[in-house]
Parts: sequence; structure tokens; C-alpha cells
Amino acid sequence: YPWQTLKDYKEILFQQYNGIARISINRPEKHNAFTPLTVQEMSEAMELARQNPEIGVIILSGEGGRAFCSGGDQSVRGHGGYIGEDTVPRLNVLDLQMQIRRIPKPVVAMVAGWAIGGGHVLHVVCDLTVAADNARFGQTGPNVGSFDGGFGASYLARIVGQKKAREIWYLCDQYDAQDALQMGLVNKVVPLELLEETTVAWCQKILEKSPMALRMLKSAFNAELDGQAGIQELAGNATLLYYLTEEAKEGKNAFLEKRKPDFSKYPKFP
Ligand code: 2NE
Repeated sequence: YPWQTLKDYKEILFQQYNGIARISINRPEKHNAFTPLTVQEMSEAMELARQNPEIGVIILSGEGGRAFCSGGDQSVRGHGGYIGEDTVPRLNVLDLQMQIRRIPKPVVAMVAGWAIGGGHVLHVVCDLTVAADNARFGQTGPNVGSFDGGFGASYLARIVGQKKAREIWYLCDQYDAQDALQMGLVNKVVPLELLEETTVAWCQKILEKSPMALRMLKSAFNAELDGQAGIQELAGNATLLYYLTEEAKEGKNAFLEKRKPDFSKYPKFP
């Protein structure tokens, strides 16, 4: 596909094609482990994709065909987090997880090879996952002195069930693409050579759908799980829809025109 670069980064690629943005970790020599800079760049790209009216869907991937992402780069893990050039320890991947969940456009994980540790959690929080037949999934936290008790535990358990989620975390086993399909952890498995084609075809199908309906659905799926924050997100979309009505505009116009609003002509639905 003729992907066009949207912005140059050091540790990721940020491209677009036909309404699809693609954010891809570009550290194949480390199986696409992330540093604070990788995450900062992904975060900025995700925000740019959110603000770009041309973009309707985002693909998250890893370069090289051998790994989606192997989690936090253990060689820069220091006292209290992952350490970047500014010497400050961070766990900024948690903010990226929130961004993926809150962006009102579907995010599709395109997984070839390893999706491990914090890299596994990144695909878990995506709306959909298309996997290549060489994909391998798993958590490693308890092996390397780490854990993700947020979406990495509770949302994973919503997807695969409590018993399986506990197995995944307590045993730190690795699961192949068919295992993942069977437990509902991925949506589709295809041969590696068809991964991009299939993922782009799924995205194009999504792009034909009503963006407002997709937006409402994403926030509705989140609302059921995210408590007050989930309701806030769904309610924000309700406000957006209300602002599009003449009834809401009458309120604003009356204020600006220093008159009493006349809502009498608007229906009082049963
Ligand atoms: C992914 C896995 C199982 C692959 O094994 P293999 O044998 O196919 O590859 P290899 O040789 O281990 O990896 C290739 C190169 O990538 C580096 C390796 O050190 C190796 O480098 P060289 O020896 O060739 O120089 N590499 C791979 N993953 C890395 C990583 N995460 N950090 C730094 N370098 C890495 C195997 O590579 C593996 O088990 N990787 C580690 C997975 C892991 O434990 N990730 C961190 C989990 S914790 C986390 O991500 C996290 C969290 O729990 C909570 C919040 C935020 C993050």
C-alpha cells in the first residue's frame, strides 16, 4: 500500500493511507520494545490522528514482521519506571492505553510475531486485533518484576474470562494465534503475508460506516466498563449530538441576543 508519512519520528512510523492512520513501533532489533520516547511519539501521533478529520480508523503495529511489541524496554527500566534522556522514570504507556480507549475512532491492532508484556496489553486495549499466524501472545510481568493491574488485568479478564486471565498472568505462558482466536483475544488470524491486506480491508469496511454510529458505539462499549469516566465519555457524545440540534442552538442564540429562549416548538417526546 502507498502509505504516506504524516510525520517523521525517531522510534515510530506514522503514516496514512485512504483515511487510515498507521502508528508502528520501529525498533525491530528489540522486538519493538518501547522506551518513554517511543510512547511519547505514539501518544503524539495518536492525538494527531484524533484531530485529523481525514482519519477514521487507526492501525497499531510493529515493524519487521517478527514482533508487534515486546513491552517496556528492560534495558532502560530504572528506579521507579522507564528512563528516557531526561533521566525521569516514567510509565507513560498507561496514558497511551487511555488514549487508545478514549479516541472516538476504532483502533485496530495488527499483530505479527510477539505481543508480549506491556506490548500484549497494547493490543488488548485496541478495539480489534487482526493477527498473523506467527503471532505469539503472553504476559511476562511476574517473570521480570512487573505487572499491569489496570486494563492489563481487568479488561483482559473481561475478554478471556477470569480463570484464563489469571492463568495468563500467573503462569506467563505464551499462546499462539489459534489459542488466541479460541479464547476471543483476537478477531481474526491470517497468514503473515495477508496480514496488512486483511487489516486494511477491515479498516476500509469500517470507514464505509457512519462515523457517528461508530463513535457512539465505542463510548457505549467503554461506558459499561469504565464507571463514571465511561459515562462521562458517552455523555460527552450525547452533548455533541444535542449541540447539533436547533433546540440547543435556540438556547445559545437567546443568550447572545439577550432574550428569553423559546423552546416551545421543540417536541416533548414520550
Ligand atoms: C519476546 C521474547 C519472548 C522473544 O524471544 P526471542 O528469543 O525470539 O528473542 P530475543 O533474543 O529474546 O530478543 C531479540 C532482542 O530483543 C531484545 C532481546 O534482549 C534481544 O536483544 P539482543 O540480545 O539480540 O541484543 N528484547 C526483546 N524484548 C525486549 C524488552 N522487552 N526489553 C529490552 N530488550 C528486549 C523475548 O525477547 C522476551 O521475553 N522479551 C522480554 C519481554 C518482557 O519481559 N517485556 C517486559 C514486560 S513488563 C512490561 O512491559 C510493562 C508492564 O508489565 C507494566 C507496565 C508497563 C510495561
